[in-house]
Amino acid sequence: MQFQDRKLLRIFEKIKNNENINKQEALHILHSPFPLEIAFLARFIKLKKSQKKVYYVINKHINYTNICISRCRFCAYSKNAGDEGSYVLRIEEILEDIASAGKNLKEVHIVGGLHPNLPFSYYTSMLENIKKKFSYVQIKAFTAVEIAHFANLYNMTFEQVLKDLKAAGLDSMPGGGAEIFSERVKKILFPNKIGYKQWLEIHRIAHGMNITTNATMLFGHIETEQEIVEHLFKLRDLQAETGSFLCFIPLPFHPWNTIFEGKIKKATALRELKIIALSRIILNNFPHIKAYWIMLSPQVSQIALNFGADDMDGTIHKERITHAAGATSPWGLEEDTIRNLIKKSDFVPVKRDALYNEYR
Ligand code: V47
Ligand code: SF4
Repeated sequence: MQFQDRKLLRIFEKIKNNENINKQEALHILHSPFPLEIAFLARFIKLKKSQKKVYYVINKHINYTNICISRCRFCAYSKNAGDEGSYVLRIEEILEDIASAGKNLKEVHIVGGLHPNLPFSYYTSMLENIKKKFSYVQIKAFTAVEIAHFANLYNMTFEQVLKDLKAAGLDSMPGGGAEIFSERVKKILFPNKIGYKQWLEIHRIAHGMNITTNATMLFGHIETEQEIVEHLFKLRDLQAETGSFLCFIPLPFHPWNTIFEGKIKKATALRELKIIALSRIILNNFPHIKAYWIMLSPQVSQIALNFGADDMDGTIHKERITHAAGATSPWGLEEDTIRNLIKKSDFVPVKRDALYNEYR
């Protein structure tokens, strides 16, 4: 690669020597007008880590309730109890839904709103029943925000909550609820939710209990470039301490049906690809970067594979949170469609489970 951006060439030297880039260099990447050179850097790291493999999973999303006491201003999915359209799934409904996915299912991704008064036994018996009936399925469930909510509501420590959920069948935790690690943005967009210190603390505790987790970042709203870089550096620091993050997922904000509709435009594809690449470059200690096709679209996710992503999430059927906020992507994808998206980008599709064990 002939670099036109000399600073990117210097960053490439660091990458080849396995050195971390600093915050100034990270900001330079965001400002550089040479996206293909940035893609080259991210792709270099991706190829070193996972060669030409791109992972996907046969999975299912379960959103057990949309009733939430947090009511984040960017969320089009949540409702107050009693609102039209508010719901809580019965455990039998959840089990029927999982049964309908068939025996190829490898992962269930379970998250929901912060419900004010469901008993803790609702969550533990949900996990126990899933494990009992579907021993072939791994459970990736409950964000740090839900763990903090349970601790608060049932007067338990974070450790107790995680211990009971693990005993009931929790295999790993998703990366949601991180939003952007900024007290400034929290005050404006999600004042009722835990801040980044608690989010990081809960993931640190989970890692100490051998529960692997993911991490996310919501971008494309009112955050600054500096805040994006801070977010990624805080994650890199925690990973350097624990090593138990599996995957990072950048999430572009969808403004539709929120108070920001008409005021904020969704990030452009180029911006999304730059954030994917920046994540791959900064988070050189994360094994995987996910191109979440529900939010990026299948088309942009496919290009993201050349901007450092090595994971396409999965079949999903049926996603609710982003579709409430106007996502135009399909509700789910067939396995063959995902494999073809990967193959047509000249990568090799690899089926995985929630813990990245590989399957033929
Ligand atoms: O935490 C909410 C975000 C997250 C909007 O760990 C929105 O494998 C965009 O975390 N526009 C949930 N985003 C999704 C999530 C996730 C998804 C896929 C895989 C994994 C994983 C995690 O969605 C929330 C919040 O940050 N969100 N509203 C919106 N209007
Ligand atoms: Fe509740 Fe999560 Fe929506 Fe915030 S993003 S209002 S915590 S469901």
